[in-house]
Amino acid sequence: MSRSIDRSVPGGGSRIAHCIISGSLGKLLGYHHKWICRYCDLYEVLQAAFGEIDTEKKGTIETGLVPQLISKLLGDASLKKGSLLQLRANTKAKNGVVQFSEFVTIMSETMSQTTEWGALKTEINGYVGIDTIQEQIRKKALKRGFDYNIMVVGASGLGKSTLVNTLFKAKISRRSAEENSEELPPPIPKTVEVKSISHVIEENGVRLKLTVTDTPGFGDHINNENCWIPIEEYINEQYEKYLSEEINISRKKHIPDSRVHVCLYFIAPTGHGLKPLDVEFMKRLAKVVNVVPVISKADTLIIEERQLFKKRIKMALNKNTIETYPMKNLEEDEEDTALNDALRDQMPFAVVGSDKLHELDGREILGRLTNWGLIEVENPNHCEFSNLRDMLIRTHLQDLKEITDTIHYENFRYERLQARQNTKKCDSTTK
Ligand SMILES: Nc1nc2c(ncn2[C@@H]2O[C@H](COP(=O)(O)OP(=O)(O)OP(=O)(O)O)[C@@H](O)[C@H]2O)c(=O)[nH]1
Ligand SMILES: [Mg+2]
Repeated sequence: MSRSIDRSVPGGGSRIAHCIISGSLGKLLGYHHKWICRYCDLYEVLQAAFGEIDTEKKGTIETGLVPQLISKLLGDASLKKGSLLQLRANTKAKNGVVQFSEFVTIMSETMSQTTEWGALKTEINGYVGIDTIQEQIRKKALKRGFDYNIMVVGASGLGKSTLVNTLFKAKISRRSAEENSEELPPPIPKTVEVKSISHVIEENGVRLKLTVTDTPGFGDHINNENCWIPIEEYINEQYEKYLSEEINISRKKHIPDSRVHVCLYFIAPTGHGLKPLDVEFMKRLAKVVNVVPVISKADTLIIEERQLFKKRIKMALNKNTIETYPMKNLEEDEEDTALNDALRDQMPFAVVGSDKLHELDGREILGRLTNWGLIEVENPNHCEFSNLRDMLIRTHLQDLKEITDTIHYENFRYERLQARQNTKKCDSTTK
């Protein structure tokens, strides 16, 4: 049901800048139904769009054209709900046609149930303050801080623990406790179990609770079968924890997020290609988490070897249909696609890790000192560590979190809840 407001003085009284009001604001104003203000631009936009189809000025359009018209206004995504729109139009139609007032009601109902706004925009006559939303969100988010969870996976001794320290310029991975020699810094011990360490790091007032999950390197054993199981289990346990909080009757205001947002998969710099174990591992991981493959210890490869190795890895990933991050079919617009295409071109990043600082021209530089010179970790001419860090922190952190939430966790949630429902059904039929 719709209600048109016919005010005798246009713009008089409490003129409302936006047009379609439903729910709380409608109720606040005493209108319990969705309504459209006649003096707003949106009304004119709808009229113009309607008029484009109603060329003979009959005041009606065929019911079958309604979904198409709505998708023109709200964007193509709304067409996916074409049958719903059609149903809505059919209930309002008389003799197979829809009048303009009915079309307005259909639009109003559609807009109240969609998050796709297309190009719809109503001009406002003065400053309202919508542009402060961004600042409000920023303040709230700053107070709460951000969670970010990274996992490193790969064969033994590939520099996983070292790279974690390099990424955050901090001693995030544990160092051996027993060694305390003054001259030699204690080495990073061999990782023997899946272990998460959380740190709060702060930069310019922005706090990040970073959790790094270090995993034991595999490949040391003669039989490496099923070595992915503890890692898969860890990832699923985090989803399970989140789900049980989410479906709790009295749930927390902010659910602690320990879900793995990105998994760095370390490839040994052999130059040959992916090993069968790498293929099997990544195949499984890519189904449950964002996987970013990296070529470790890239200082052991010359430039030509590096390029050829990358090519081989990409071919193997393609051949085995392993979809690593960023996934092509999840991009939202052309800007995303262009940015990610450039990334995909450079990936897998060939990285060098070190948490040791060296002095060079009066500056302190992270690097690996060899007999023939210093390999600078953050120098793009030496390795692609900075590209990896830019992606993980400066450009794609939020996207990695969103994909974890909307794709990987959602899949897990769907399967779990579906399985629970099926067991309930089975139980009730056997009773
Ligand atoms: N040449 C070279 N050596 C590296 C690099 N990164 C780490 N290393 C060295 O490789 C050795 C193993 O490093 P870790 O970081 O402990 O490797 P890991 O993958 O965590 O090892 P596990 O915990 O046993 O699986 C150390 O001696 C590091 O100094 C690198 O980029 N290049
Ligand atoms: Mg380690």
